[in-house]
Amino acid sequence: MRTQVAIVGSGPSGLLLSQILAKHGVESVIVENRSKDYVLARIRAGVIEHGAVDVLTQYGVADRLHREGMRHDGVYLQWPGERHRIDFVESCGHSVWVYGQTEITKDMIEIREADGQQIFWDVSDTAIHDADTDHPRVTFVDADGSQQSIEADYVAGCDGFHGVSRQTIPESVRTVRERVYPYAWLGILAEVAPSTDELIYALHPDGFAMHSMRSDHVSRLYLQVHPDEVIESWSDDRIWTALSTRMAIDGWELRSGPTLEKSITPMRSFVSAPMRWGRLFLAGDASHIVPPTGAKGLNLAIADVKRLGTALVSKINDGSDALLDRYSDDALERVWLSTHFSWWMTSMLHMPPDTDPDREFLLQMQMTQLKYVTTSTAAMTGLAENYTGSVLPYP
Ligand code: FAS
Ligand code: PHB
Repeated sequence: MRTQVAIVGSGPSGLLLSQILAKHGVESVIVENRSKDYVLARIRAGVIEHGAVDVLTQYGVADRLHREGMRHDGVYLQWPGERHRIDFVESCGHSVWVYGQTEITKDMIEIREADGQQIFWDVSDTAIHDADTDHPRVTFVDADGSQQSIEADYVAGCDGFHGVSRQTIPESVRTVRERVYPYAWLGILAEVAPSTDELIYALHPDGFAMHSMRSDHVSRLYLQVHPDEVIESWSDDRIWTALSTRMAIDGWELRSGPTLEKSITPMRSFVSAPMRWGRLFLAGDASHIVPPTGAKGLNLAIADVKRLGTALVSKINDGSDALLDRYSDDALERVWLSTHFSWWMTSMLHMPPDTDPDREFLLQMQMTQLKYVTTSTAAMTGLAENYTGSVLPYP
């Protein structure tokens, strides 16, 4: 078969790219190696920057977000005995929205399928060929076991960290910069009303804890665990006790409830450059991973795809190479800013491992940083403009 853009991956990046292209009359085909049910059941990000909301709104996939999403004008930072609010609107004039990535993906799948988008679910053996020529191809085995081939003008690698797209770029061309953190996040989704109106990020001697939410009756919470922890070691009681201890503050109580899902996610900063090789373009987690402390992963993916979609439309519809030629460098500017902020938030709020010889020094630096960022207007503004995605204009 033939199409204008072959998209590998049907997560937020691939789905939004197909929507952007379709809105400009550009045809695409998506191949996805998981089932639709598996993709729909994924529980991941929860905070959406105002710029990302604007992109989703512009391309007609934010109706339910506007109905059910929660606008948050600030966030709480906490350490034992003190909880301080950072006011985003007062500091930088912008807010964020809390609306699960799971819901965004569900909304986009419904809209794309209603629009007649061809999505091959449950494929295997995906491979990208001749990306450095004028006739790239994507081959795969479809759900029925038949070998398929897509001839395309361009290929978008939207297949996440474990996908094949990044590996298609020769190692001699790729530069990878990475940090693997000495801790992980244990996350739960719980059927219980949030115990807070805005997110709480807490540093505690037992480790980091965070209170987020999905609705007025579903909460999303995280706690720092050792990277080798297994979820089987964490009963609901043990999780709720740890969360309550780490976020304890006078006059406040954490409500607990039945968990709907729990999992452990490793934490890394990872950037692979360039984000282009010939007619193959990477977007989202296929090119970069951030620790979720800065709530940047999904937002970076949306920014990449807005930029890539605009550039592909400009080339395909108007014959202009300019935006495609700039894609990787321009996208990486936002990637590095978000990578820095995510590393900074993570380093400030997580307990260094007991084995770290600099542990006491690092902890003092973290406490100093927390006190500074909750008292200095300039420091609060820096956190607010990074957290809301307001430092750089959206593409
Ligand atoms: P995705 O990984 O979402 O999607 C890639 C798609 O490609 C997947 O559907 C995959 O099945 C498919 N694929 C992979 N290999 C393929 C192949 N060979 N052929 C075809 N298809 C293939 N971000 C936040 O902001 N906050 C969070 O709290 C947060 N929590 C996270 C928790 C976990 C466990 C993970 C893994 C990520 C989390 N993230 C979080 C980051 C996450 O939200 C990503 O940034 C976001 O999913 C990026 O979207 P995509 O680039 O579409 O990649
Ligand atoms: C979430 O709601 O899942 C969430 C929110 C903020 C983060 C990470 C995750 O920094």
